[in-house]
Amino acid sequence: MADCIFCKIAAGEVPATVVYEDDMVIAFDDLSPMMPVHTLIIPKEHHANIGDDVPDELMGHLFNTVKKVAQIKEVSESGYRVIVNTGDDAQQSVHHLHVHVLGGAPMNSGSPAL
Ligand code: DGP
Repeated sequence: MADCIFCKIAAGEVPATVVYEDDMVIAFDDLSPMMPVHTLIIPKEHHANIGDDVPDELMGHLFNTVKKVAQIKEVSESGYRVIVNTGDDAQQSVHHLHVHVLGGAPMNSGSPAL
């Protein structure tokens, strides 16, 4: 998608702080972090959201990458929150499937749910 900011990050056309990358996914720190750890994981292939027709292998790989990112960001033991905003009511602002991984401090009911 020519006008998709996350496609441009995946292609290396827009800079990002990359946390993890392989042939199917890339993880990078959120531009506007809501927590000390706030990393996004995206498939390199463009899919608008989790309701899109995402191949099982890619969807599985995307979510298996969460624990790798948690290890790299050193929140595996302390805990973390995983959020996937989908569509307008969830206020999804970037229409390229992405998984938020949030952590690095205790969360409660008042913590950002994004
Ligand atoms: P969502 O509301 O779930 O669509 O969250 C999109 C997130 O993407 C939001 O937390 C900010 C982040 N974001 C938007 N543009 C960029 C960008 O160019 N670079 C990075 N690193 N993050 C971005």
